[in-house]
Amino acid sequence: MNAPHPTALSREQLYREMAPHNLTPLWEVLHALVPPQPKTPCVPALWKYDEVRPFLMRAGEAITADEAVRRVLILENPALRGQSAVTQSLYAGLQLILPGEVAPSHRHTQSALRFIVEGSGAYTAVDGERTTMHPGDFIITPSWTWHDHGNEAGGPVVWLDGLDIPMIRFFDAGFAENDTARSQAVTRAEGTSLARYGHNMAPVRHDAPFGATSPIFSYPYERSREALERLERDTPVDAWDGVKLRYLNPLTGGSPMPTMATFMQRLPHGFAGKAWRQTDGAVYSVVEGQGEAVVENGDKTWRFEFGPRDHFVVPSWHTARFASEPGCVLFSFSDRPVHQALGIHHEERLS
Ligand code: GTQ
Repeated sequence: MNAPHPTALSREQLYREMAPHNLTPLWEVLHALVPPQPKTPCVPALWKYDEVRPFLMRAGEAITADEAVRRVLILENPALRGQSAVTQSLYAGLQLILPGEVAPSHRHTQSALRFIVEGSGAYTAVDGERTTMHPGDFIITPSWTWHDHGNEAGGPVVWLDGLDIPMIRFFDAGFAENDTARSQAVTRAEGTSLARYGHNMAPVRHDAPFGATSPIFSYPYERSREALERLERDTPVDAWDGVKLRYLNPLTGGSPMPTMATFMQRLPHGFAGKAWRQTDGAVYSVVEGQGEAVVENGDKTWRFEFGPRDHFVVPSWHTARFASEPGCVLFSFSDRPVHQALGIHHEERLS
């Protein structure tokens, strides 16, 4: 072996001597700090509902919703174990609430979305209004609003929780508090928010009750599905996305929450989509049907066969394409609004 070059030796000495002063040379890390293209530590992953559900039901025996406050199994990115994160910026989990249970009222800075996976008849209450859950419904808990969940139906109810927890942690900007009441008082009839804001109309003197978050906090599946079906029948299908719609804050035209965008898409029968990649990593919840997601990064390939209630994550700048023989419906969410606000959103559609 050659002797180390004298310059290298003096550099090592320089680094060693500056270290106690909390100084470090940029030139040793510059390439990693400012990569030529996004290089996420996250990996693609699939959670089959058949495998997850027994653990959820066992959790239902191991702890009450009251005791747990939120009885959730976190979907952790395999490359980020221990960090409660599905991507660097997003959190995902599956929450279970059994008949007769209440998840007590609290509020926090973090925004949350619920996407109903199994069971009907549980409710979420937000700011004095309850909304009943049905599979495929997309429900919002705006930042800093009181919310509690309850199940007055006959069977277990499971939903996907999507939160911006890692983002709020990154900014060290999280506050939380518990309510004095277990269940908040109901002050408005169910459906009031949807009647006020969900028909391409808005009250004349009632703007933005939740600030930057949509005033509609429940988007029923019935309506999203009907729109997708009509578009599949009457319009050309996109070669990358099938038929894909984004959920709106009707007061702004932007995403329903400032930190998270949500989407619902239909891949028609026999769909074999083209590949794309984008900087916003996304979490998918399969609503109906079957399909395949092929995700590639460098020389690695992941192939996910998915069916109803399965979940998977496509990380930032991974190439993905979807196919479906019988046709399927996919819900997804990502941190796209933040990329857009920062002017750094990037997307490529490959042919
Ligand atoms: O339902 O309020 O999955 O506060 C994680 C944190 C759910 C909730 C989660 C939460 C909630």
